[in-house]
Order: sequence, then structure tokens, then C-alpha cells
Amino acid sequence: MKTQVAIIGAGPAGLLLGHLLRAEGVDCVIVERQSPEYILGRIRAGVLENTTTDLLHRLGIDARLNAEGLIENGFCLADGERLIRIDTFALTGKHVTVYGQTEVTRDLMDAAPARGLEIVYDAADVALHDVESDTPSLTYTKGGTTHRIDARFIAGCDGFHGPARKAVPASVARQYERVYPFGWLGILADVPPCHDELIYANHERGFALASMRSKTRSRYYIDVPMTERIEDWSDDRLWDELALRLGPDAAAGMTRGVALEKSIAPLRSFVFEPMRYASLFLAGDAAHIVPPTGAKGLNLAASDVNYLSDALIRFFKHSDNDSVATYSAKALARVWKSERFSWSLTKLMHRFPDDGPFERAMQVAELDYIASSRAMQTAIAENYVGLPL
Ligand code: RFL
Ligand code: PHB
Repeated sequence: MKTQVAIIGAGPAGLLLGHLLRAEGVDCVIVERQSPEYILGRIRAGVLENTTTDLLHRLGIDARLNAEGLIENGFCLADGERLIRIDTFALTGKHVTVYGQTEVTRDLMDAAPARGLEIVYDAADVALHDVESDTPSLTYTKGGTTHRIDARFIAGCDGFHGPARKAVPASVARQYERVYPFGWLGILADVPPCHDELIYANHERGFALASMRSKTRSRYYIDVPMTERIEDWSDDRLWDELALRLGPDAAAGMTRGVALEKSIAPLRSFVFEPMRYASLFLAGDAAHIVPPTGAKGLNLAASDVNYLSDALIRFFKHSDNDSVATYSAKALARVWKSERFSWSLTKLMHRFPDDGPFERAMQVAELDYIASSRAMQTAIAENYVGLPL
């Protein structure tokens, strides 16, 4: 098979890129290792910036988003007894939308056939070839047969563990990484949220987050050492811990329910440079990871793809090489700002095992400053709603 852009991965980055290219008549095909059912079983992000929802509106894949997305005009930072509200709308004129990554993915997958976006699921052994040339290709196996796709470009939208990043030679690659000494234990349940806005809590017992997917479905997290086993966390134990960490007011509003999903995710900051090598582009988690504090992971994938689709459309429709050449620098400038925000909110809201009284005093001082300063609140709010593209 021959195409213009071969995309690896049908996560949010790959699906959005595929739709944006098809909308402008650029040929592409997505090759995905998993089945559709597996992809739709993954529970991940829940908060979308305007930059992300704008892409869905532009594509016209927004009927369910418009009907079911919850507009959030603010969120809260809790520190023991105190609740600091960041009024993002008053401070920036912008809001975020609560609409799960699973739903975004479902909408993009459902819209694909009618828009001529081909997705090959269950593709095993995906391998990249000749990425340093103008004639790269992909091979994969399916149903016992090896298939080959020749393309002008390959887009690696294959997440943190995919093969694309590994095709960039070590001699040109730079990697930056921080692994945090805890993970997030998450629970999803069909119960109303405890509060109408998200609450990030830094309690002496540890971090907690009260989030939601809808008015009837809640998502909560606590931080735990990565040595914890999910089997040791019964639903009751987790609800008890959440109630303590979120504080009495949130606990009073909390409805307990059976876990639909419960899992522990590691926390990591990671950046890979450059995001383009010859005919290969990287986008989303393939190139960078943020800790989930601040909900930037999915939104960064969407902003990468916004730049990348623009560059590829200019290349194919207007014979313009410049945007292709500047993609990596442009995307990385925004990536690093999101890395900084996610890292700083993680540091502010978690109790690190090696922290002593000084580090704790710094957290208290920073939260005091945030509580009393509109300038500090504005800085947090503009990062939370998403920095301009
Ligand atoms: P994805 O979503 O990981 O999609 C990559 C796709 O590539 C496929 N793939 C391959 N396909 C073919 N051949 C191979 N060899 C392949 N290897 C992998 C995978 O099957 C997959 O379908 O990356 P993408 O598109 O860049 O999107 C990024 C977001 O998914 C990610 O940033 C966020 O979900 C991160 N994240 C969260 N972000 C938030 O903003 N808020 C959250 O609450 C939040 N929770 C999470 C998360 C990520 C998690 N992970 C990675 C396990 C919770 C978890 C558990
Ligand atoms: C979620 O709802 O899953 C969520 C919300 C905000 C975050 C991380 C995760 O910062």
C-alpha cells in the first residue's frame, strides 16, 4: 500500500492527526497494535483545554462533546482545612471541559469510516524502515501475513512504549527524565461528584484528587508508593482514605460506589528531542510524558497534532517545507512549558518521601501566596486552561 502519511497509533494523537489530514485531502492510514475494544477500555484523562475542544469543533466531531461535556469555570486546591478556589474563567476568560479521553477516542474512531480514515487494528510487529530517506515505510503483520506501507512521512503517535522514538538515532537524540517516587491509584464509579469543581488536595496523609466524568460518574485518585498492590485496596479502604485526604467538606458530599475501574499509574516527566528526524515525526506521549497533576498529557498530544497537521498540510498542498522544518522547535516550546507546570503542581501538592520540614514550609508558603495573590492565581489559571498555541 502507498500513502502520504503513515501514522502509528490510534490514541488521541494518531486519531486527531488522521482526521485533520483527511479533512484537507491528505492521504493517510493509521496502524494500531490493539483492538478497538481494548482501546476503548483504557481509562485515562478527563479534562480538555479549549485548544483540544477547538480541534474537535473544527472537525465537526463534537455532537456528544457539545451535549455531554461539562464546562468547568474553576478548580480548587485544598490544604488541610483550607480550600483555595482558582476562578479560571474570571482570571483568564477561559474554561476547561470535562469529557473523558475514552469518549474523545470513541467519537474519533466512530467518525473514521465515513470520513475515509483507514485504521488497521490488531497490527502486530510494526517496524519502521528508511526513516532517514524520503521514501520511508512501515511493515506489520496481521492474520499471519506481513504488510508494507510506503509513505512520504511517518508520524509516531504510538505512546511512550511504541517503536517510533527508538527509530531516531542515539547520536541526534536528547532525553530528559524524572520518575516520581509514587503513583496515582485511581477509582472510577457511577456516583455523583462530591463537588461541582475538581479538588486537588495536599493532606498530611498524601495527595488526593476529586474529579469526574459527568454529573453521575466520578473519578478519584490518591498517591501511593509504587510498591502498593491494587489487591490490597478494597473499594472501602480507598473511599475511607479519600475522605480523610479530601477533608470533611468534600467527604460530606462524597457518595461511595462500586469501582468500575481501579488501577495504579506511575508518574513521570519525560521529554525527547528532537520531535522530528528526517521523514519521521513524533507526537504526544511518544515524545513526552507529564505527571497527571494539571491534566496536560492528552492536551499536549492535541497541541502537537495541531502543529503537525498544519505542517503536513502545507507540505502537501502548498509545497511548503518550512513548517515541516520548524515543527519540532515549535512543539517543544509548548511542551516544556507544560512540563514545567505539571512538575511544579506535582511538587506543590504531593508529600515526597525525602521531604523534610523545610520543603513542607515551602509548600505552605506557596499555598499562602497563591491564596492571597491574584497574580499567582492568574499564572496557575492560564496554565490550567492551556497556554496559547
Ligand atoms: P496513547 O494514548 O498512549 O496512544 C498511543 C497508541 O499507540 C498504540 N501503540 C502501537 N501501535 C502500533 N504498534 C505499536 N508497536 C504500538 N505501540 C503502541 C497504543 O496501543 C495506543 O493506542 O498516546 P497519545 O495518543 O499520545 O495520547 C496521549 C494520552 O493518552 C496521554 O497523554 C494521557 O492519557 C496521559 N494520562 C493522563 N493525561 C491527562 O491529561 N489526565 C489524566 O488523568 C491522565 N491519566 C494518563 C492517565 C495516562 C495513563 N497511561 C499512559 C497508562 C492515566 C494513565 C493510566
Ligand atoms: C481525571 O479526571 O482523570 C483527571 C483530572 C485532572 C487531572 C488528572 C486526571 O489533573
